[in-house]
Amino acid sequence: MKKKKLLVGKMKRFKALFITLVMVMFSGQIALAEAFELSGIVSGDVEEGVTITLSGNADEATVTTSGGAYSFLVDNGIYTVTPSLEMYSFVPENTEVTITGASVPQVDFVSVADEQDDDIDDDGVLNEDDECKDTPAGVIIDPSGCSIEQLVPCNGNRKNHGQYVSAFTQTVKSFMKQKLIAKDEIRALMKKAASSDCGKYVASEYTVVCDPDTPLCWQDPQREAYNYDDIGVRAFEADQYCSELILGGFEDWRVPTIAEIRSITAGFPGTETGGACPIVDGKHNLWRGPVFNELFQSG
Ligand SMILES: [Ca+2]
Ligand SMILES: [Ca+2]
Repeated sequence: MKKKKLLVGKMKRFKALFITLVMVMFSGQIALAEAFELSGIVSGDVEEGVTITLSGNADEATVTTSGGAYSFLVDNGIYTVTPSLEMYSFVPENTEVTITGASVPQVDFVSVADEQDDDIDDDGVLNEDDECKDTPAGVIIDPSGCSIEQLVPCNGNRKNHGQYVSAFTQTVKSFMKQKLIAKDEIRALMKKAASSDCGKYVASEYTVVCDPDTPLCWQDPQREAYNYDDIGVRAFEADQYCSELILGGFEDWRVPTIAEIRSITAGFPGTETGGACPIVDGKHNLWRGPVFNELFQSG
């Protein structure tokens, strides 16, 4: 019995020693992972609510308190501290901090409110009321802060030049009614609009194919897909399209004759000269039906 008690007593002492060893090892690990405080204050036009972003050895973010204070617990390493808040700038913009075994306080910043521009295009109409915020200098505007050119842009996806001139005219009239422009200015404005290329087909999606057998060039591809169920483009529409088309450096586009169109379809029995299609120049009203109706030619 005595021997057994002695053994238990030894085991208890061994256990206590083991726990002590583990505690020493554990406390050693805690010492290695000790964190330091990186802190500062934001003063100036705004103090509270500034986002402080930490990058570098760790990525974190916090927000300043009512006195502008902020802090991070960090390990040794190199960090960049950056304050940010919409409509404010900060001096300095950011600060690099190196932590080497000690806390670093007073990483401070001064906030400066950005100047507000209430009328960014300087046309006299405040941003909140201005429907065209990039009006160029010196042009006449309406109460919505828009010029005629802004209301009827040249590249405004009009169907044709006529539509552009029509929309331009309506807007000019509206400006005149509001006494924004004088009557004698209208003539010059309309002349400029009418002689412009606005609304014309400056067709970037088309290329030009030139026929080696004739001195003629053709638009490629057709303006719209040919469709037997559709009446297609009517004669006056085709003529208007051609008169407004600017493509491949040519402006003299016109609707081709039947003979001309056959020259480019050579090799197709249905449409080549002497082929199945009986239509010839001058004998049929070509534009009543959907025949050859969408090829346009410059010669
Ligand atoms: Ca404005
Ligand atoms: Ca404007």
